[in-house]
Amino acid sequence: MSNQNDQTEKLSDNERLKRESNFLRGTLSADIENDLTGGFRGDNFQLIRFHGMYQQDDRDIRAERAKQKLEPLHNLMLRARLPGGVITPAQWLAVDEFAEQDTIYGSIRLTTRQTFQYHGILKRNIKKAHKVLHRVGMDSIATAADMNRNVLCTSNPIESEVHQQAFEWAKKISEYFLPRTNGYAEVWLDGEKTEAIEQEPILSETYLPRKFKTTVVIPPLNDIDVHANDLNFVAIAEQGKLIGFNVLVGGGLAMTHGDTATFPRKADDFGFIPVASTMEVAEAVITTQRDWGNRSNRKNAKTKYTLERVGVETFKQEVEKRAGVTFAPSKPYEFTERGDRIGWVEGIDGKHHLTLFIENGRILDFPGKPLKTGCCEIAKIHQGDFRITANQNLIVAGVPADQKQKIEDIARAHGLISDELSAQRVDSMACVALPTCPLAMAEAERMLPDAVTELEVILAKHGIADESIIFRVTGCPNGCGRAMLAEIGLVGKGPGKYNLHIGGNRNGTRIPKMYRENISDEQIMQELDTLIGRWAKERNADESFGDFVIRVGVVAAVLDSARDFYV
Ligand code: SRM
Ligand code: SF4
Repeated sequence: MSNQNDQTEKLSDNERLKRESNFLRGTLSADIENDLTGGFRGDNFQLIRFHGMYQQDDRDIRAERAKQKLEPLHNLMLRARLPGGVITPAQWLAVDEFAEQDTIYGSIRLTTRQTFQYHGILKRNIKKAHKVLHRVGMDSIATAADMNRNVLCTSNPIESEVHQQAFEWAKKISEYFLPRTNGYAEVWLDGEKTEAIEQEPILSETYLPRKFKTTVVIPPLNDIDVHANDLNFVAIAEQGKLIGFNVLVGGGLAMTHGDTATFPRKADDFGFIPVASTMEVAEAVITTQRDWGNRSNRKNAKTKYTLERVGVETFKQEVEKRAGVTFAPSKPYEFTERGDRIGWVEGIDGKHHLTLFIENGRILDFPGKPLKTGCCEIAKIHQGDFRITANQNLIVAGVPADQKQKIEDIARAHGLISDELSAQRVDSMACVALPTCPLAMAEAERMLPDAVTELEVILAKHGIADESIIFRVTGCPNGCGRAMLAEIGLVGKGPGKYNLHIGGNRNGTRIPKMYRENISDEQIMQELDTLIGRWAKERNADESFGDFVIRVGVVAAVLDSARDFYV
């Protein structure tokens, strides 16, 4: 088979849709004005995704509305573009005000890709949402659909200088690979209609075959989970200065139940490049995937499947040819941790950074815990910026010493700091799932807090209450909560039912294997009680849960998931 996308196979309907969209405009402007339905029709349902929105409805009330012969309560989820998760206090206040006044749920939801989502915007308010973001220098372009998504960057600015450079690269990459069409401005910001014939020199008029995800990471912290991403730049620094990147290509976590042609996969190491070659290499990887990715079968369209089909070496050589570079052997580096450092740390520039733990990334005024008000109160006096982490937490970054106490007092008063927070809760994460996600098969965000409490009880019962296991839940096999890089990962199978995976590691470089299929919450906790009991008694010094279950043979290690994930 040719490396190029085989044009003899029937292209997926999304390819037609993109080609016919007039550079992502479709008939969106007319549809916004149509108040007969709260939703978008035909191709527009998909096209809004290229502009960072998804049409949703509240699944908790779907059946009841159908009984009353009402259409689902259509509304929009909007995902902002925020390279490296950096957001200023002024931006935060504008974001907060819109959530409060113009969304059904009133929340700001921090995501696993360092940005935030609004849930529940009615169609009549959607232009206002874009205008608010635009006014404060933000947008939602390319945060969904077949685009280079929000570019991640290690969050904590503790290594101030390297972090600043890495962040600049994340921003530059995000901006360079944005679509060039003026469609976003025309449709959502009432921008002037352009008469010029448009072109998409990098992405092409049919954009990418599938979503594409990029990161810039600073070892030893793998907080952004490189192996979930198509393209990763691992920062290599010498004497505190960035000298280049090791490039990792082809990670991704999604699969489909019952389809063994789909699987989570780690990224491959292509080698080292000097800083000056970064954009050329990024462009070469993206355009190779653009040209070689499968445009017929969307389930096999991501870079990870292109690499499996054409071979890693062939893909790498094509990147070298297109970029005009030769990869040098990778420079040594190690990932030693992944979670966020909750609490205060001091950066090498003497500034202080406070990481707030936000359970499930959901910022709302809960009874007795007014998190949303607390964040606003901090934003009103904060002189630095905020950073959203890829673990759905929030960093108040760049605080001068004399502001520390004031900010901590506000955070404590609003339930943003708790001395009772366990290591297990910090190491746990879930995707959104019900009620807003149309693809959810089981609960995730709403079941996580109680599941963690049960795990805490199990750990305490076995005398290891202060220890933790990386525990993640996703409501379906798409893997948004990155359960496929956890030591214990639950993957939704049906209401109250999950596949239980174990054997990932703490630094996020091993995919966990399925241990039990389609079991209930109660059965999961029984299984974990037994396994954690064994771990507490039989482990070697400093041996993590994920390493233990592999060493004693409870599951085999996944080494090459295309070949051993399902066997
Ligand atoms: Fe995701 C689709 C939420 C990170 C893999 N994801 C969705 C949708 C939009 C459902 C849909 O298509 O209608 C979910 C919206 C739920 C809701 O109500 O908000 C959704 N994904 C999320 C978020 C909000 C989860 C969270 O709790 O934070 C994350 C938003 C990230 C962002 O800001 O851009 C999110 N999604 C991820 C990740 C993790 C990551 O990137 O680090 C993955 C796995 C990594 C990967 O891509 O392999 C992920 N989401 C998917 C997939 C499967 C893609 C595939 O390769 O097949 C889908 C479905 C699809 O694209 O067809 C999906
Ligand atoms: Fe929805 Fe599935 Fe993603 Fe969870 S993993 S947010 S259920 S698509």
